Amino acid sequence: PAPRTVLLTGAAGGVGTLMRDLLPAYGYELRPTDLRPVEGAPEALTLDLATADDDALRTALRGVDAVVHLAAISQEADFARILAANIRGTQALYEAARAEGVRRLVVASSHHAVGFTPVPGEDAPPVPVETPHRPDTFYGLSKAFGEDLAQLYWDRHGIETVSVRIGSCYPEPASVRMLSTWLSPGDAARLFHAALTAPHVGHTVVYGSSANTRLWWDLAPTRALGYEPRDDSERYAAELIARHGELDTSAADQSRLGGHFCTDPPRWRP
Ligand code: 15L
Repeated sequence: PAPRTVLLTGAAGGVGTLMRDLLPAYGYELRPTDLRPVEGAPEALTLDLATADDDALRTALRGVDAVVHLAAISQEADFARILAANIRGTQALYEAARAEGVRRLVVASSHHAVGFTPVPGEDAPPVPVETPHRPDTFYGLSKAFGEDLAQLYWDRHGIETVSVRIGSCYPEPASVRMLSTWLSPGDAARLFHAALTAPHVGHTVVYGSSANTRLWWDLAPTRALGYEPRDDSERYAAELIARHGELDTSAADQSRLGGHFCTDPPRWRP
């Protein structure tokens, strides 16, 4: 049966806020959680996955049919923070899911797990899901870890996960690079719904983008889940390119899937 009650972690974040609006239309009853208060959702559980004790985590997961796990530091940060929030937090979530008998997670991975992969040339095939991990940051490394963690919990415990390597999920693409990586909010909801309901996913890794004309990676495995994207960033192309110029794939900060994540100096907290 299709999952009904879904724990949504990171409910106060960028994608989480969009999904709180859009997922209920698919019939889900969301249980929002975040380490910050969730605006407009006084019922949301305040929970820091990295530091919560086992009881609090198990209580959060008790009775849910599935989890959409979006909680994370979503950009580069110093390793200690990434380790706590993304790595330890995700492992703690899986452990509580295992203890409570939750059978399916849909987890926000990121294309930054493979961010150092070169942007494919014009006639080259799109980057496949099976391309080796090439994280561009500690952030991307934590997403690569998340994919391995999902595989471990499938192989050892039979807990299913769809790891979604999200491109750039915003109301509109904000740069020329995002013409390739954009995932519209509507398509994100369609994709999470497909990932929650597709039968027998084991551990499946897919890319999460709209049907962009300038797409860099292979959406076939995503479509195989039943995902039918409706958006294409191309309608924003003329304006973005007029403003910023075409992508220069000979530039170090534009030649890889991860774009500027590959070259940005670390913005670590002192
Ligand atoms: C990501 O993984 C980040 O979480 C998000 O903030 C965006 O920057 C996105 O990638 C991107 O590369 O556009």
